[in-house]
Formats: sequence, C-alpha cells, structure tokens
Amino acid sequence: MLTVYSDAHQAHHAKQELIGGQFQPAFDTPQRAVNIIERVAEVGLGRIVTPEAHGTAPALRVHSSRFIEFLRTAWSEWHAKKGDSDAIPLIWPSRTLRDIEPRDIEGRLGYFCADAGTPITAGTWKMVQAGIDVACTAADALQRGDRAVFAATRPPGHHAGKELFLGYCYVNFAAVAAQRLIDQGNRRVAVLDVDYHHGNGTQEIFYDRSDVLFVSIHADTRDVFPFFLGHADETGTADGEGFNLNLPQALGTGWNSGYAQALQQALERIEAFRPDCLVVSLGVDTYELDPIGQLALRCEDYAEIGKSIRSLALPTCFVMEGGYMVDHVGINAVEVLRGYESA
Ligand code: Q9C
Ligand code: ZN
Repeated sequence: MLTVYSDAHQAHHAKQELIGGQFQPAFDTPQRAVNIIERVAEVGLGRIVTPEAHGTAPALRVHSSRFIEFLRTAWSEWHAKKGDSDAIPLIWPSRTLRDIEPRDIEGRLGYFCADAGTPITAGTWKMVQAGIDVACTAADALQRGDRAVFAATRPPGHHAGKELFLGYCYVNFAAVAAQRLIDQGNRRVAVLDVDYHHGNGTQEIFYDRSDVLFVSIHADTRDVFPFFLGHADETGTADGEGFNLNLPQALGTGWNSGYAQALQQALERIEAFRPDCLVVSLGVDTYELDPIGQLALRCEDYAEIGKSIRSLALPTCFVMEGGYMVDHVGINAVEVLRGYESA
C-alpha cells in the first residue's frame, strides 16, 4: 500500500492545551505523525511518497472561501495584535446570540472555531496546506488505479465543518479526499469513520447529499466531545435523507461487547450503498489506553478492523485522524493497514 506523507506538519506545535481547567501539554503533537510514518517504514508497508502541491482549490470544494481565507491569514492578524502566544478563542456565538462575522480577530476566532483546544500558531497554515496536498495526492493515486492508499495526515480533520474548526481539526482532509473522488468521476463514495470521536464535520459537509454516504462508529456524544452532533437519530436531510448513519457506542465498549457488531452493521450499510470507492477516517483513539478515549479496543482488534474493511473489496483511501497514546498510535494505525493488506 502506498503512503503519502509530508513532514511539513511539524511546523505546527501547540504550546499547551486547556484540559479540565488546567494547562497541559497539547495532545496533538508532531511526534504522533513521526511515529506513524516510522512504523509504516518499519513494517515495510510499501512506498512512501511526498505529496504534490494542490493549493487551496480542493479544500474550497468542501469549505467556504471566507473560512479558508480566515485560516490562511488568522495568524498574521493575531500576531500583529497579540504577539507570539497561540491564537485561541474565548467567546463564541452560542445559541441565543446572533450569527454575525465580527471585524476583530478575537471575535472572528470565536465565529469560526467551536472550542478552546484548537489553537492557531505560526505554522498552522503550513501544516494544513500540507494535509490538503497529502489527501489529494492519495485520492489521485486511488483514481489512477491503486487498490488502497494511506494519507498519513496530521492534524486530524474530521471535526472540521464547512466553516468551523475544532477538535484539533482545521480542514477536513477525509472530506477533501471524498469530494475529489466525486469530482474525478466516481458516482458514489462512502466515508467510514472509526475515530473514537464523531466526525461532525464530515457529517455536516455531506448531510444533504446522496452521493456521499457517511457512516460513523464513535463514543456516544451524549457523554463526550463533540457533544452537539453524532446522535443516532441523525439520518440526513433533503436528498441526503438515509445517507447518514451514526452508531454511537457506550463508554467502555470493546471488540466483543459491541464494537465488532457495530462495524458489521456499518459495513452492511456501505455494501448496500454500492459505492465506487471508500474513504476511511482512521482514528485509533478507540484504544483501551488512549488518554482521551474511553472505548476499549486492543492492539489485535485493529488488524481485524482492517480485514473487515477489506471484505468490502473497494478501492480504499485511509486518512489518518486521532489517536493520542503516542507510543501506540503508529502500531495501531498500521495494524489496520496490515490487516487490510493481509486479507
Ligand atoms: N477531555 C480527534 O481525535 N478535546 N480530535 C477533548 C478531553 C477534544 C480530538 C478533551 C478532542 C478532539 C480527531
Ligand atoms: Zn478522535
């Protein structure tokens, strides 16, 4: 399996993260992606290539132009006003306030960002552009005939919506890849999201469409981030009615206590959709030792996930999402890919 990777992600390294009222080291570290690519090399998964430059056009297919422009320019605006500290919003257009884009950078940060855990730093845009390039280069390899390809992106992307960033995600790379596959002539694309967290951004982007099916297995959002989407009754709207499937899991769920069954249900829905290809949002924060996650998958379960996905016999683009147990993120992510290759 081909892997696409750029070390440009290292340009972004958040200083700290506010968690449980305390500043702690950020969870999305450059080391996560380094460990993943080192593991890919160690097991000899296949060739590793650097991405081709694609600019912002592919991101503009799934995000608004004012949003991408904001991401591109926010740091210089913030830096001019506030100096070197990470740009983090502290006020949001919550439910009873108005939907107005402010003029000042502080207001605009809250307008486009939904949480306080997704800072913009000097290197954020460089990292995000590299992620767009990686996702597109991977999608193009699939289109040229590769059976499977791994987009080793950092940061994750599945929380990012048309005009919203949160949850360490800025641009939705899985959505960029899925849309690119549609734009290149595929009639139906399925997105399977196995990250611990619900892929609220991917759901939002494709919610009213019947050409992209979104299926997600995640920790129940009544209990965990991102809270405000991801519930079982969200099935799609307008043309997209019936093309969104959320399979929330109770905290503590493991392979034999519900996860394998949910995966089977997800695969059956994808099969019935008869897609031309598949994008997998590959998060491994479902791991039993993940410091953020509260599901309970073990190392050996990840190969089973890969094997099960392979049974669909679809051209498959894996796009890296979460996984924060840093010394296991490479092992577990690559287990999925090896399981896929072995089946
Ligand atoms: N107390 C992804 O895995 N903050 N994003 C959680 C936990 C947000 C993670 C705080 C975590 C988002 C793609
Ligand atoms: Zn996650």
